[in-house]
Amino acid sequence: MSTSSKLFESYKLGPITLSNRVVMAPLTRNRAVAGMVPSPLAVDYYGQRASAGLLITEASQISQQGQGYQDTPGIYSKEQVAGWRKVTDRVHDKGGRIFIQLWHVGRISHVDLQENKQAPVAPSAIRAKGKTFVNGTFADVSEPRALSLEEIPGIIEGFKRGAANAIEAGFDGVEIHGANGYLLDQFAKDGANKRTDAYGGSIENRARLMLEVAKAVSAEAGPERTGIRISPVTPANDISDSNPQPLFDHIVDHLSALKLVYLHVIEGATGGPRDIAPFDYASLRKRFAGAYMANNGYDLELANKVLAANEADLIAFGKPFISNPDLVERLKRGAALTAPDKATFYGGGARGYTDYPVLGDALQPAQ
Ligand code: 8OZ
Repeated sequence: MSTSSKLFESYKLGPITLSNRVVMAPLTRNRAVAGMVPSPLAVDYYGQRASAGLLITEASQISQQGQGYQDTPGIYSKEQVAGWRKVTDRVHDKGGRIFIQLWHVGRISHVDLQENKQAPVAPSAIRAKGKTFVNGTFADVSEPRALSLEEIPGIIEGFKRGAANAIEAGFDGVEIHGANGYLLDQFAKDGANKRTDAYGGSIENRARLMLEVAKAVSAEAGPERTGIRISPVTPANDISDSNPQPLFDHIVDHLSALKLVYLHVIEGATGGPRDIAPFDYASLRKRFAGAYMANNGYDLELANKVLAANEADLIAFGKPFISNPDLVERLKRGAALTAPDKATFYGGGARGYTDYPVLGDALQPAQ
């Protein structure tokens, strides 16, 4: 029944063609090896999932300062680029397409992850109520310090360098992480940004850093290879904004003018209720000229409905991809999905990472 659905039709995303409209959402898995190099296991992990129309990697920090959790991979050193090259080669060998997500966590970090145990950076010196995973356990995030105006060009430069490294590593493109209460979202939203300079106060000022990063990254990778992820109303990582609709209408108008290839929108609370707060996503869809990628809690039925109504072009699935490497085939056939094991989401080795079965295997749940 579902084999004729639009979800399984190919889609032209800038210069590349996706074999279907199923996207693997970015998923943090905390398995990087020494030097925050992607694990050799990541080559198998992403390769196993290459039948997705597009894979988006786990969030990958653009600098050590941008890291907020233990063992997340980076995209700032030669060794990291070499590690990612093995991933992109495997995915391409299998006919897949892959973007890397470029990340700076801002205040969602811990001094033990920072150079010389310095304070993490943020728009303002306001500590988030939240935890990070560090030293093998969950710990409160550290008190941040406000970035000086003079440091901001360095942040933009870091994203630009990340984009250049990503292209060198063979990625088809990059996704800017503008969501989930990390640095760019912290600047955009007035719950975290109390600055009084050109990066604080008005909507235009708070949106400035995200838009400057988008401009710099798209100048490096090409706008046709640059996407961005936003989460207008998520409460993730203690983020909030008093009036998100005009803020994100403004941001998306400007992202559209930059001709970014896609807008990836987490609708509602990340990994939680879709209806947590009123928000007009159709307004973003209308304002953005490129592809609209919808995310959060989608199943086959909702994906079909939204695609048929032309409310989105691409649908990103997160958790189902952890435990179903052949998710596309299973959705096509209406086959049952394997449930993911939460205990192996973050950290560890092959178990719960590269050992989930595909249809036709002797079906054994990963434990
Ligand atoms: C789960 C655990 C740690 C980080 C996000 C990068 O929410 C993340 C993340 C998710 O965007």
